[in-house]
Amino acid sequence: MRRSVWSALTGIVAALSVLAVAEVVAAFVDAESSPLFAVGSLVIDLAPPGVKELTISLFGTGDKAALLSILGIVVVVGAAAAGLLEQRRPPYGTVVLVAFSAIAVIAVTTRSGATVLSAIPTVIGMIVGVFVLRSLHLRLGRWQTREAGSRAKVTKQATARTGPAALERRQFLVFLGVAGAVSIVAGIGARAMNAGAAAVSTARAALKLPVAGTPAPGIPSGAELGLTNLSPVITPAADFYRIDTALQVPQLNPDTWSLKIIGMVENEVEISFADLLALPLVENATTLTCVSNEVGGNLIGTALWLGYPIRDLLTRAKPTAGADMVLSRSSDGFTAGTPLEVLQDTNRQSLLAVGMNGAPLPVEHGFPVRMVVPGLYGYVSATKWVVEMKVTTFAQDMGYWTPRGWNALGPVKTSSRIDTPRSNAGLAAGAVAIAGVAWAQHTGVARVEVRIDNGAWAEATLADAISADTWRQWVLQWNATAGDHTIAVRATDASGYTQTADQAPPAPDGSTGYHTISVHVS
Ligand SMILES: Nc1nc2c(c(=O)[nH]1)N[C@H]1C(S)=C(S)[C@@H](COP(=O)(O)O)O[C@H]1N2
Ligand SMILES: [Mo]
Repeated sequence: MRRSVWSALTGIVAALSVLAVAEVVAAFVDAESSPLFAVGSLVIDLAPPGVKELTISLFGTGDKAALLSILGIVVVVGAAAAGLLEQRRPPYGTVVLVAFSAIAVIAVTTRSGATVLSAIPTVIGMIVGVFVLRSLHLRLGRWQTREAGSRAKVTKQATARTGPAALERRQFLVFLGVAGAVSIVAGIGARAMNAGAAAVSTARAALKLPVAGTPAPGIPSGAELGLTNLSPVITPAADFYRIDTALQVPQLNPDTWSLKIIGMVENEVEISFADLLALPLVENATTLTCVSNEVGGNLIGTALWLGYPIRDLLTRAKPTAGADMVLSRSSDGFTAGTPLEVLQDTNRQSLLAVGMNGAPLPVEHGFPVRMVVPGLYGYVSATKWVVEMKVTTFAQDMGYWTPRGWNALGPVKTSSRIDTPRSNAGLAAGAVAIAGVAWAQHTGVARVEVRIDNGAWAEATLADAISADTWRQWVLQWNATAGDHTIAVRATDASGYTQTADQAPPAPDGSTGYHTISVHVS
């Protein structure tokens, strides 16, 4: 192989050893200070405002795998370049390796919840990485000089590769192979250990939630139409959309979790998980929606949330005059700015939730505690893994997405979706049930209408409402005739407002327009 290939490999093995040593040391120091994930989170936080919009929702689950893969490629390419540079212009390869590691150190130490100790794994990783890179180049250099020398001297000899050159070659290859293999095995092992050490799935499984003192109003049997392909009125947790900026799902131990209410309050309040469970809990069915939901999109779901009214906690804390916002913060640094009056509204079940559909919150949906606020998009209200609520003002503070171009206030827009038939479906002529969901959280859905082609709007049959905080299923029986047709839907809410036909993208405050599908009937 050519020398440049070997040089590139030295860089890659050195980078692998940085990451592996950091993982191993992290197991002893701070299981959550993995440099690769920290850099990924830094990339997410520094992403320019347009990015989330462009990729529809960068922070959906699949996009995170993509981000980590891209990051992996960047590391490999950067490491190979460092290896080449170390051969051609030493010590600049080492400089590149140190610079990359320095970025990782910044990332791990600026992570929410990081301490000075969090830098240790990456710093030790970097020192070992530099040692590996320099040692490999020393051996590679020796091998190559010997080989050049022996070739010149022994051109007539058949055994050109015997003698010192072969020895140096073997020493280089053994070092390269061992360092690479040990890094891969130890790195993967330590990563798995660190993830396991942090995991709270056992604590979650052992948890028994109290029953609600105030149970949910009950789900009327007529709320569920039970049609094929129609979204069930209560979304199973496993099917519930997930959106967040967390590259690694935060693992919070309920035994050490606490929530602080600070800022513009007369009494600062701190509450533990046990304190919270001992309070009279209420259950409320609430539909949660993401502002990134496109017209017809699936970033919406309804669940039965069990929790304690945030309003009652605020009563204890006693907000002072002039406060108009609560900035809630998650353990991983995400923040949401929610209007104080919404959280204090005696007519609205804004919950500090511990349960979802009769079970503890799934870890990816905010275990052990999250916020759920009827009527507001998730980015301004639904903080998962919540650990702090700061009573403040909109003039003084901003939630995570506000400086990234999203509206500071995020009331949910009245909207509707066709679930069945599917877009571009081929249908047989005759009776077809057109059905879907419509929502206007905290206002309530009053009417849903469907239009076939350019016909008149026909009123759909509404399923019973659970409450104004939840979506409603609807259905319209259609006698489908052969040909291509378009089907559109629009909802009117209890305030009398009918959805606008004007199409708007999700940014900055939620999409608008009628969900319209095409079907082919034969
Ligand atoms: N800690 C944290 N909480 C968060 C977010 C986040 O990025 N981090 N995203 C919010 C957004 S944008 C939405 S739409 C909801 C989604 O909640 P879900 O994932 O349980 O559906 O969570 C909100 N809470
Ligand atoms: Mo969202």
